[in-house]
Amino acid sequence: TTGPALEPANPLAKAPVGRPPRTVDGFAREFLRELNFGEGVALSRSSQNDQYLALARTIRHYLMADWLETARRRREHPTKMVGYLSAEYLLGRQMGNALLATDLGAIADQALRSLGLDLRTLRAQEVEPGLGNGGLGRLAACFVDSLATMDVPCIGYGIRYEYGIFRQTFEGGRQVEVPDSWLSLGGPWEFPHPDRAVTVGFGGSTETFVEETADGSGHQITRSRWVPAWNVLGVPYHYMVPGYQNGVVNTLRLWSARATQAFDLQIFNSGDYATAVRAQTFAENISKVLYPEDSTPQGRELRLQQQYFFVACSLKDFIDRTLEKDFDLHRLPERIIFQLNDTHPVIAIPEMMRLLMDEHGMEWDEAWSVTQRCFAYTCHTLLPEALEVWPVELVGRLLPRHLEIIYRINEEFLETVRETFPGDELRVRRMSIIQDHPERAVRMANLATVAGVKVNGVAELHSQLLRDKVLPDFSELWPDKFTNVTNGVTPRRFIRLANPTLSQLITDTIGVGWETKLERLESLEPYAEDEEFRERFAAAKQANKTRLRELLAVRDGIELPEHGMVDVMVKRLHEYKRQTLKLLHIVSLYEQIISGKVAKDAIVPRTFVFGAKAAPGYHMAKEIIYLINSVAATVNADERVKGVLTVAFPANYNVTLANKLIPAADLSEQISLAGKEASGTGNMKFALNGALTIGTDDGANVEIRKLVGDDNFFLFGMDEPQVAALQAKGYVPSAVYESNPQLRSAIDLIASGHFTGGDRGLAATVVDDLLYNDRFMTLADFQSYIDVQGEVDEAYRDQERWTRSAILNVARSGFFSSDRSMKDYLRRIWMPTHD
Ligand code: Z16
Repeated sequence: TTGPALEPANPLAKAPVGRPPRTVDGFAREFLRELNFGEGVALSRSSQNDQYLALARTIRHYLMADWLETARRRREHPTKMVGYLSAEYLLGRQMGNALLATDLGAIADQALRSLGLDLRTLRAQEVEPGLGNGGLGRLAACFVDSLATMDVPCIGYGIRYEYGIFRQTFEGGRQVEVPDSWLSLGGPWEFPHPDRAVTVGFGGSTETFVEETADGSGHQITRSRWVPAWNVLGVPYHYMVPGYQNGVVNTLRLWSARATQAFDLQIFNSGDYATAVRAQTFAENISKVLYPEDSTPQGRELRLQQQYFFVACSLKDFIDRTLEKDFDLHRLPERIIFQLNDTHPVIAIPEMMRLLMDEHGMEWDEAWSVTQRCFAYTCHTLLPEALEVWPVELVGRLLPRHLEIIYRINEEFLETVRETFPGDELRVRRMSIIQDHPERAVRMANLATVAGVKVNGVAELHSQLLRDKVLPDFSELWPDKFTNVTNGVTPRRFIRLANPTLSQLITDTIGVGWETKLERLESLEPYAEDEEFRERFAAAKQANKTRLRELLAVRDGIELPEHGMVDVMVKRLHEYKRQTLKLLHIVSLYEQIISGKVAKDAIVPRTFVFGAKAAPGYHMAKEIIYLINSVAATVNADERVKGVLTVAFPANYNVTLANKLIPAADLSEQISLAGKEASGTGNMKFALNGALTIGTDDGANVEIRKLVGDDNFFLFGMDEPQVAALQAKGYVPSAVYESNPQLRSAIDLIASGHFTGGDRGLAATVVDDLLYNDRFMTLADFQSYIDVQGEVDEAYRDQERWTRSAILNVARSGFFSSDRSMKDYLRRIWMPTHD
């Protein structure tokens, strides 16, 4: 039950208590109250962590009335909501964003100062919630930020991993993973609600029974029901998702797994205490740790458990708790659209069918009609190995009822295919939700495509390739189901918070309010010709470089030179992203200088910055990390290139580091093989912060280039049709190596052991792969990349020209606000009949 049991006499009971005062004194008082009564310590005895926790709770107070009010408003005027289903949310630090959303930065700063404390120091205490791997998780975080800012009703559903993405350290240049115990010093941004836990079943079997139909006709139907073998509790943890200074606070609901009462009873009854306790740990393992694979999921049983766990909790939560009592579930699509963030939550589709039929008495056709209108699917990849398939054996063992439902969905679907394409059994096999080879397995992307209202890709090119290459049979059958929504990033976090100096310059120039209307950046365009503006713009960039130098000196003990181009490649380590191409460029420059082929002063001084985590089981990626570190150590120690080439690879690239790194960049490296990067979102953040891009014709690079113009973008490499043609003709990387002396010198230097302490073996894995496999055609694009890097140097020598281009990148990238992405989702997918 909710609410007071008796009729309250006190009028205060009618509404949430008021807001704390927005004054320096009021804030200081609120902070001390939290420190004393919340943390239970006096200011004089408090640790920095006590102070951080008290400060977080203080800021929370200022959002609380808005949160309760937003929830009340949504309850009283229920409209269609977005249920964003995502296994990952890469939120980044919360404090800065909460201060920005409430506009309390200046007040908090002064209040703390008055107490002898420093806001920046306390902010640095926060361990970011790294509940995601990379692009997909960060995108989810940007989307919920935009929806709150646009006052769109949304619940973000996900998993409260106890350990997020691992912390990366380097030992002898090799990646070593350390568990990310982000909660160990307290989680001041979350609100646990153990009393609102829901129960989720696993395993067991199904049984059939006969029942009379509800229409009183006396007809009998056979139904099935699931008898799970074991249950797990899902405890919701709520996080505030504040809109930007608009009084709206949405909710992120993350589920944490607990053992049920039944487990506790077993402890008493079994006598085998240790086994029973182990069973409890077993249940709680479900939300223990984020799987650290980006783009190439490992088909582990626990991962399927995680997926089912969080979607089952979420659907139940929405139907039983969020919808008003006795809402007619036939009208469910009027009230919710669940957006499936990749295939990870796709098991929600049979779960919805099961709920509607087995728990709410609907018959198949009704349930299917409702389900088909409640889901939409976003695909984020083009790599075949990234499309999840779950072995039939595993699904049947863990979720037997769901497997039955999937089979029936497939049967009816394949009947449609056979009607539309009679006699085309090859097509039937390609489109089947169940694959036969190499093992019988459920193709989650096919299931999502069959069930969803819409299927979208994440950039124009990606959506086109999705239609033409990944799901061509489906787009032939249902052309209107396919659409595109190009990704975006939140300008609140990635411009305002990350780049205060540029933000101030923008506000001084075009006025306030651009943070929520990012297309207004276009009015900066004429200022590209304004010398004074260019000077301030360049000064802002320089200040951000200085800030980065200072940070890396303290954080990583890395010494960066004061001047020169800052050339940045930050993203997960993956062969298709081609960090090795960047490495070949660096090695080639180095080789040309030390061999005397090129004079040291003939090239523009550059600092190359890498940031990349490798999935712990991805051997090649880890070898590449080792090689980057080896090259960095050798190059940085070589007097012959001092001041000209510097390589920095700070460990543990994350959202917090991104916020300092991206604003300092001159050049953004987006060099994936064309047709492999679905979108990229880092590319957008760099352009918005005034970096120029060197990039292939891939993902959202295509749209960036179209908007900023060819003069302000460095394009190189094959396009996707050329890649396909080379693939078809037969690609021989060693032939490229043989025929290109510059490439040969670079690779030979690596292979000689020059960077690996004379040990040729230590570089062999990477070198051999480049020469004899090179799946992502690094060598084929080498010469083009080197040539265009030459043009980059030339452009950078003319600083006025460079700054003009950088300004135009900012002015023309407003399209990449995630607010725009959300408008596109609303119009194309969530509320298509709205206007
Ligand atoms: C992921 O981060 C992405 C795709 C995927 O299948 C799985 C994960 Cl964990 C990335 C894409 O690689 C990237 O191109 C895209 O920008 C991002 O998702 C957001 O759409």
